Parts: sequence; C-alpha cells; structure tokens
Amino acid sequence: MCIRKNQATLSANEIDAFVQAVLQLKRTGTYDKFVSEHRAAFMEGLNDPAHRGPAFLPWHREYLRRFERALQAIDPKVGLPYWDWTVDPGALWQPNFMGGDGIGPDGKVMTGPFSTEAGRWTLNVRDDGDNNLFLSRRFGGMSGMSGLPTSQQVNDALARVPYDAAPWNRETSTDASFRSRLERSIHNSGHNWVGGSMMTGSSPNDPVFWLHHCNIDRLWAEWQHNHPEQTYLPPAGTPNVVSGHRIDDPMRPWDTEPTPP
Ligand code: CU1
Ligand code: CU1
Repeated sequence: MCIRKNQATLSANEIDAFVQAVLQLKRTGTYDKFVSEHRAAFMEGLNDPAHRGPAFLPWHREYLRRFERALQAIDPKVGLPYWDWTVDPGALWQPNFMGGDGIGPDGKVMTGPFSTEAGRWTLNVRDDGDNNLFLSRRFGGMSGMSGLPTSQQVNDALARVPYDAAPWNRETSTDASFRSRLERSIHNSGHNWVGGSMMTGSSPNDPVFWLHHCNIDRLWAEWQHNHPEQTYLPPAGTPNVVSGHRIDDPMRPWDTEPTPP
C-alpha cells in the first residue's frame, strides 16, 4: 500500500524514483504491454470495455493499480502521483519529470527523460496509420477545445448523481450522470489539452497519462466517499449494455476478475 501524492508536492528524489521505475518498465517491455492493453480496448470501438460507458472508472482503476504494482516491483517506495489540473503544476513539465511541450509541426517532445534525444522512449505501440516513433504534445493546441478542467467544473462533476444513466454508453448525457460528466467533460479535456500522443488510443505512451488518470480515479474515490448511498450502475441483467459495463460483468481483458464494484 502507498499514499498517492499530488505530483506538485513530490521531492526531487521522489520524482526521480518514479521516472527511473517508468524507464525500467520501458526497458523490459512491460510498459509497452500496458500501452497495447489500452490500445486493444480502444480499438474495439462500440464494444470498448474501458471507455464511453459505466466501466470507464473501474476499468481504469484496475489498470492504474496494475501499473502501480509493476512500478512497485521495481521500487517499493514508488506510488502513482496524481495531477490536479486546478493547481500550479510545479515541476510536472520540467526536464527532470515529464519534460515539456512538443515543438514544431510534429509536436515532438524535445526535453526530459521521454524525449527522443534521451534515447529511451521509442513509441513501439501506436494507433494504425501513426508512424511517429517519438512522443508528441501540443499544449492547448486543439483549436476549439477547452482548457484544462477548472475547480468549478470539477466541483460540478462531483455533485452529480447517480453514478450513471441510460443508455449506459457514449450517448449518456453529461447532465445525467457522474460518470458521463467526469469522463466526457473533465477527463477528455485533459487528453485534449496535452494533445499529441495523448489524443490517441495508445495514449499511455505519454507517461502523464498515469498522472491524469490517477486524478480521475481520486475524484471517483471522493465522489464515492461523499455519496455513500449511491451504487455502481447499471445492475446485472440490464439489457443492451456493452459487455463489461454492468456490475458483475468480467472486465476485459482481465477475464474473470475483477468486476465493476
Ligand atoms: Cu483509457
Ligand atoms: Cu483517458
């Protein structure tokens, strides 16, 4: 067990331990297996067991925990930090941590441990048609997109009940459910704001993915704490729900265990 910390409060030593464990997972090929798992879910489109539906939150909670355990097998002191977009990012984008924004027409990341220059971060798993072997970002560069989530938007999402609502998929109104609000209004903004590699089904190629999702998971935990009377939805047996998204459905690709809570 570990306490997940706000990334802005990490010491230089804690940042280094996290980065080194991530680089070690990359060297062994384990990191790319995580990217493949995410990409495979995403590529299922309408049958995606991980996105655009109720299981978005439990699927990523399990995924994060698996990744965190892999980091801890390398360095037991390391935990996943979370990126609270509503406060000063501190050292997040500095060369000792995530590195900075992308540069040029390709949005190539040129600084930090995950840059091409550092030589340790080739994108081996990519979406179809994506030939770029390097990490890319384009901070705030998606025209027409909103910026990072504000505290007001986060608080608005946290106040929503129930957990989810019919039709239990990408069509669920952001006004009708916590999950839909959090996934579509808050979570998507983070991916869109970082841009580049974070816009793809292979988005875990950008290590900031884990910090972004760690905050999404933290907000779900906060919502669960604040609304103890609310349960996961939909219940078993609900018709016309993509498999993996009802309570007690196995979550693919992890088969029998676990199921949504
Ligand atoms: Cu995802
Ligand atoms: Cu995501």
